[in-house]
Amino acid sequence: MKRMLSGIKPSGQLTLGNYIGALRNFVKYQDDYELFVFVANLHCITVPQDPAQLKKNLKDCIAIYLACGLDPEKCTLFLQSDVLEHAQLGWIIDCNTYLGELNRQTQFKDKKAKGETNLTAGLYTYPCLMAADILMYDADYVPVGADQKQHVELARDVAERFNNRLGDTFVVPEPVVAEVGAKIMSLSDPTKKMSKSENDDKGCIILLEDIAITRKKIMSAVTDSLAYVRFDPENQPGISNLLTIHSAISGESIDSIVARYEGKGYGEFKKEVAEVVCTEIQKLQDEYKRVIESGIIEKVLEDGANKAQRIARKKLNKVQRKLGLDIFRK
Ligand code: AQP
Repeated sequence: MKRMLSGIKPSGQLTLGNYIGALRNFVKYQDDYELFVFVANLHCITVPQDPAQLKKNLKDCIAIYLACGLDPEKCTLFLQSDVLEHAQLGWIIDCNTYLGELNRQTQFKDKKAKGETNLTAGLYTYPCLMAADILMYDADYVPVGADQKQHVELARDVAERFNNRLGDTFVVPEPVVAEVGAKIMSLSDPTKKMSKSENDDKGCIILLEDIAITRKKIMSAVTDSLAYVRFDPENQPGISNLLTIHSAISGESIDSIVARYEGKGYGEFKKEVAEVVCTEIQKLQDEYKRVIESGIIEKVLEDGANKAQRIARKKLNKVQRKLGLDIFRK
């Protein structure tokens, strides 16, 4: 069975973008791949976090994994910092990545371009930690949203370089980008990605928020004055985003939704999108509540960390041997 790995960074509360672009797909993959899904808590602290809020976000993240249907019997679920090897391999990857490669990574570039100050070294080098997360487990495939593809490409380059220099060590991973929903846009500015840490209250649907708020956000989503439902991301980014959201959740093709709305107004269309989204999120929230009440999270994380750590330890030993870091271990 091929191996697949992915993670989410709960630097805020998880969004509909995380759900459509990542979570839902993980659940499908668990039957066909040996799947590892982690809570990327070390990545969260690349920007300042309130400790109490972070703790809650981490617990919610793992509860949402379980609520979406990730089954600890079928996949390995763990908290990144429980497997200490991630940080150590991350450092090794840091030392095998060129500044030019990091300078091309868009997240740091974007934040810098926006004039944000006090950017941390961690934010600059986190793609190396992400490469370590991936290469540690010999992942064949890494499902990602469109904007994260670049990071998997960095992991590939580092793996190939290391393998060429020191012999076969890492599996070279492939990114997997979903056909529909790889980039869900903000409802208030559909030219921007829906992001959890953008302070975009109206544009971002939080998975655990009150359903009435979700409905209101969709009903007030920014559209255009053209007044026909059509998939045209360039000229009608708002309507196209709503079509993508609908189609990703309902499974109905965009063409078929468009055909049903021929000659009808945006109000009716938005109502249907809201219904599709709210029904799905309500199911998720009911399951989330059940997971929290069941008290299983601690045991799931303990088992997951034990399993992940066995693999990580072995890989790190191999890497350190290749680099000449160990004196007595053969
Ligand atoms: N809007 C989105 N559309 C599609 N996929 C998305 N993902 C996130 N937002 C969208 C996908 O979810 C997975 C986990 O992402 P992440 O939360 O770890 O990191 P991110 O992409 O940086 O998410 P945010 O919300 O934009 O975080 P901040 O604001 O903290 O930088 C990934 O596969 C991601 O593509």
